[in-house]
Amino acid sequence: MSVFPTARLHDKVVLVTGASSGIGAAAAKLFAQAGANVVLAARRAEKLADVQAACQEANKAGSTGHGGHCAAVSLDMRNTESLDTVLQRLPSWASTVDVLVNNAGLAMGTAKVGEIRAEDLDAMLETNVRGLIYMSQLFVREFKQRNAGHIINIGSVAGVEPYPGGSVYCATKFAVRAFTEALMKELVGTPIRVTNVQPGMVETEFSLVRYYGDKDAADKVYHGIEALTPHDIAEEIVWAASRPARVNIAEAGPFHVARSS
Ligand code: NDP
Ligand code: 8X3
Repeated sequence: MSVFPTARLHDKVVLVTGASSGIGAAAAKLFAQAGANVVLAARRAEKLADVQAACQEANKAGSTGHGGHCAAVSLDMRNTESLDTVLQRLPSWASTVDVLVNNAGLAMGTAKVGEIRAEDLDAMLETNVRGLIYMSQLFVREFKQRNAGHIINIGSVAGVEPYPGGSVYCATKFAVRAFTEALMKELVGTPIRVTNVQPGMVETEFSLVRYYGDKDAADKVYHGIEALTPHDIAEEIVWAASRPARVNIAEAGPFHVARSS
């Protein structure tokens, strides 16, 4: 048997938030390659269309003969109406979601406490915490009715090791860890699985967003290190989702950058 059997994902439906970029896009492609059907959710429609095409290619390249459905849905994690209507807006083949990857998230700025912009505080709390909890609630209700399902939340090493200039972002990822662990404990004894994947530094649009579009500042973050890649984390996500039904991976990571470049 392969060490990384993905046959368990064949024809499953996986919804990935924050699928327009970085870790979410990489995870969606790997799920598609493994023979799953994927729903891509985020705000930027053009980016989602590119990832959708890449997922279709990945599914063909995987040659499993399974999956192949891929759709994009508009989702704003900060907008209650957008969250409330997401289930109704899924295509018919995705009416039963098997795996939710709660990946959408961001850091805004590196300001110290006392200097943090109110709008950055709101963006991080509403996206990383409120939105993730809201999505989890929607899908836990569904999963409880079906007695099946898997929620994979994307935490961070920042949810384990807080650092100066990251107070709010780290606090949101500590919240993700606490929420995910409590939810997992609530669901012990059921077939519903809950996982917290906690990446270290991954080269994505994350730093570009954090530094308000300043590419030089974003690039400096990755100078002198060989950052993790989105695909590295996608492998952890797909690995957790493809364990036998009796196995619940509670936490994957935290992952640290292993070497300097
Ligand atoms: P990216 O910036 O590349 O991707 C972030 C994704 O989140 C985008 O698809 C973006 O889509 C989406 N997103 C942001 N805000 C919203 C919103 N309001 N509604 C819907 N979608 C939203 O960063 P990463 O891939 O690195 O980040 C993915 C996750 O991984 C985040 O939760 C991040 O905290 C976490 N993480 C990242 C690490 C890193 O070093 N990169 C390390 C540890 C964890 P759009 O803008 O189109 O809406
Ligand atoms: C992102 C990782 O270390 O930049 O969650 O906060 S870090």
